[in-house]
Amino acid sequence: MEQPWWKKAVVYQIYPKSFKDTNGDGIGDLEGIIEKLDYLKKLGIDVIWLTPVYPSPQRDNGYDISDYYAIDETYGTMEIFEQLLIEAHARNIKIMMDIVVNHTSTAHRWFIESASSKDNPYRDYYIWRDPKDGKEPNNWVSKFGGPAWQYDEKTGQYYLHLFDVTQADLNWENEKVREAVYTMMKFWLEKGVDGFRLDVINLISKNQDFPDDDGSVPPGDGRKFYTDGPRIHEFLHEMNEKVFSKYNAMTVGEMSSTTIENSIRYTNPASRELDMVFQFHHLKVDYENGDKWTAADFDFLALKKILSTWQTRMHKGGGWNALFWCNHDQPRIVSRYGDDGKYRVESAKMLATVIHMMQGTPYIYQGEEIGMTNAHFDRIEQYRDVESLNMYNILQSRGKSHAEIMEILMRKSRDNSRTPMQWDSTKNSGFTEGTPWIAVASNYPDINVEKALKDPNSVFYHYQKLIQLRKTYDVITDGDFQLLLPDHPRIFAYLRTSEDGKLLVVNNFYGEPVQFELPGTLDGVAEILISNYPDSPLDFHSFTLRPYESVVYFLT
Ligand code: TEU
Ligand code: CA
Repeated sequence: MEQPWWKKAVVYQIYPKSFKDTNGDGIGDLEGIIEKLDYLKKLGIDVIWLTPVYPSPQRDNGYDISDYYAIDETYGTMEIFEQLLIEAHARNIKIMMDIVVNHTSTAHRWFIESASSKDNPYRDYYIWRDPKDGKEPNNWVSKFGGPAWQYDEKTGQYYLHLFDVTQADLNWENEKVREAVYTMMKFWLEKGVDGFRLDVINLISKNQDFPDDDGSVPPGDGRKFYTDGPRIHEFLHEMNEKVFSKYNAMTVGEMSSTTIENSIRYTNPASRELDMVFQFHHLKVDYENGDKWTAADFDFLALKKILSTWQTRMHKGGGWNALFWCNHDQPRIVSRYGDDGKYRVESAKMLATVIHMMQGTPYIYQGEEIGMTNAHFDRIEQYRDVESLNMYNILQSRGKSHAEIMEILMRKSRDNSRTPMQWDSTKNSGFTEGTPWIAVASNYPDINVEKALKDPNSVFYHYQKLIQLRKTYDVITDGDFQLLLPDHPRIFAYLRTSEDGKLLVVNNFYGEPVQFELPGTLDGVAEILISNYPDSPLDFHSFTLRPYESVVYFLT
């Protein structure tokens, strides 16, 4: 059977707000994306995932949508969006829209109607419940802190919001809601978009008893009653049947706290639900007891175990992974699991290789391809994210000092990845001629696209090569996965095997030299496909890896 095209594709995520501003208002826009398409073509990506550009009060940077059928005027117009589609397609680049249908903004017309009275026809579009003993209907906690319910004086009931108080959860039990969503998705597909990234899509089906969380399973915030919820597979299958299958759309589901079993089912073609999933377990190895808001170091052995388990089990179960280190919700990977100082270039390349040689569809988040780092903000006034600002207050009320909180935010804030794209060394990194909506990271004179393009050894060309390798070597797409040296505290090594040959991928995850000894035997003629040092040894059986050294051998 012919493989779906997206199995060899690489996706590039654009956060428009921080990508490129063309009219000097300090906010990136669609014209800015059009301007940079040739740059993306040079990198070699196949698809752009555009985070939300719909009209929105921007409480959560567009994940609070107030109109699904238009473009926010800050970003442009529908005509410019259509122009972007034409220009991207002319370069053989596809466009995926970000679809947020777990919730809408409370400024959405549906919610305004819904909140207006208990017998409004839209009342049942959202999740309204009576108070319990004069308080919230249950003890679920919002992902951004505080209770997940908001009381409405006018109608005397609470509405559910798993995220910000201005992001009200839609009621997916209501068939009218589902039909309205499918109609909206078809509108964008008719316009010519090529697929969707579906925001927190595994949270849409809630346990209709809305039970209290007894805290027996951490973090005890209620998620066990709506994560991969009771009717989730039914809803996704319906969505596929009514929408995706009719347009051959590419789909990736953002799956919050999901399991492998569910992810296999979401993505195995036989279930006809989604093409691939984002899971986040490998990005929680620097949490402490499930708590993101700590300054803990990452657990390397756990990281290897999680990634290899997802590789082997999704492969065996016929599912498909989306591969990624970075997105607009995650700190920059080079600052997180690498070294953003002395070995920034080596470690950024090593991390890229680790992910790109795995099975799945890789996603690159803007700036990752030049090794952009965390923001290193040291004043609370520099932060913009609603989650960071809420957490500042919550952590303070838990007794943490200002200095401790700033240290945690410096590591964990989502704003670390939301600073403007670093294009060149002119003022504001070439992002805007006005005042950027969020400060540019101060290292932009050293780390920027212009410099990267001039340096043949830059992180950029490493990503470019990884993308080309995926197109050339079938083993990257098809091979099975075997983790080597699972208990080695410094080396991440694995073997990919298919009929076409074997890939041996050896990485030093740390800044000191370490001895690699190949376990067992491996025969064949070796060729080095990519490395982050100019002179890695051809003999892979036993050698010393230098700081963050990363080598990929192809054996036939
Ligand atoms: O994120 C879902 C989500 O739960 C997280 O990644 C979240 O940001 C993190 O757990 C907080 O610690 C998606 C979007 O990617 C994110 O930007 C939105 O804020 C969120 O949904 C709500 O739409
Ligand atoms: Ca602008």
